[in-house]
Amino acid sequence: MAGYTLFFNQMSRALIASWAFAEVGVEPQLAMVEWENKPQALFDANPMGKIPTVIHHAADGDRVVSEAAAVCHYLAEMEAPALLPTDAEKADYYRWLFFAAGPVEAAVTNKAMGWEPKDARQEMTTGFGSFERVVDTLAGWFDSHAYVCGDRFTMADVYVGSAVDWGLRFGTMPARASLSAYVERLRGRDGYKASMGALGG
Ligand SMILES: N[C@@H](CCC(=O)N[C@@H](CS)C(=O)NCC(=O)O)C(=O)O
Repeated sequence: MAGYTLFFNQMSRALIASWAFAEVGVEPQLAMVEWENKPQALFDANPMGKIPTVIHHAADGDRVVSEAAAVCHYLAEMEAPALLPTDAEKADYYRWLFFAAGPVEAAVTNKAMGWEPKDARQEMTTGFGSFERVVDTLAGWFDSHAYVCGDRFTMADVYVGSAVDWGLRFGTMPARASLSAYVERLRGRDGYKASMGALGG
C-alpha cells in the first residue's frame, strides 16, 4: 500500500497537495472525488468533505491531514526536511504561509463572490483589511525577494505560489510584475510541471 492516500479532483485545490507530493518525491494513492458523488471515505476522514484531504498510513496508524497549507507543511515535516525553513527563515516562512491561507484566500474569494469591506470601519475588523492592501503587501514582498524565504525555495512556496498562480491564471489577482515573475520561477520546477502543469499554459 502507498504511504499516503490523497483525495483528488484535477480541478481543485488538491492540485496544491499534488505539487507538494511531487516536491517531496512521494507518490500518493489517488482516491478520485466526483463532486456529485463524493466517496464516504472522504467524509469519514474529513467531515467537511473538502479536498485536499490526505491520509498518512503511518507505522503507528492512519493520520488525517486536511487544509492545503497544513498538508504542504506536514509533507515537508515527514518527507523532506530540506524544504522546511531554517531558524533564520522561520519568520518569513510562517508569516507568508499563514498570510496566504488567511488574508489572501479570504480577500480573493470574498472579492470574487462580490463582497468587499465597504468602508474603513469594516476594513479595520476584517482580517484581510482590503483586497488592495493584501495584493500590495504580497506583491511588495516579491519586489525584493525571489521566494517566500528570500533566495531559497521552501515548501511555503508551494502554497503561496499556488495562491498566486491560481489568482493570475483565473484573473482573481492582478498581474503585478513581481507576482508574475514569482509564478514564472515556480512554473519552471519539475514538481510544478508534474502536478499544476495539468492546468495547462
Ligand atoms: N480550506 C480548504 C479549502 C478546500 C476547498 O474548498 N476545496 C474545494 C475544492 S477547490 C472542495 O473540496 N470543494 C468541495 C465542497 O466543498 O463540497 C483548504 O485550504 O484546503
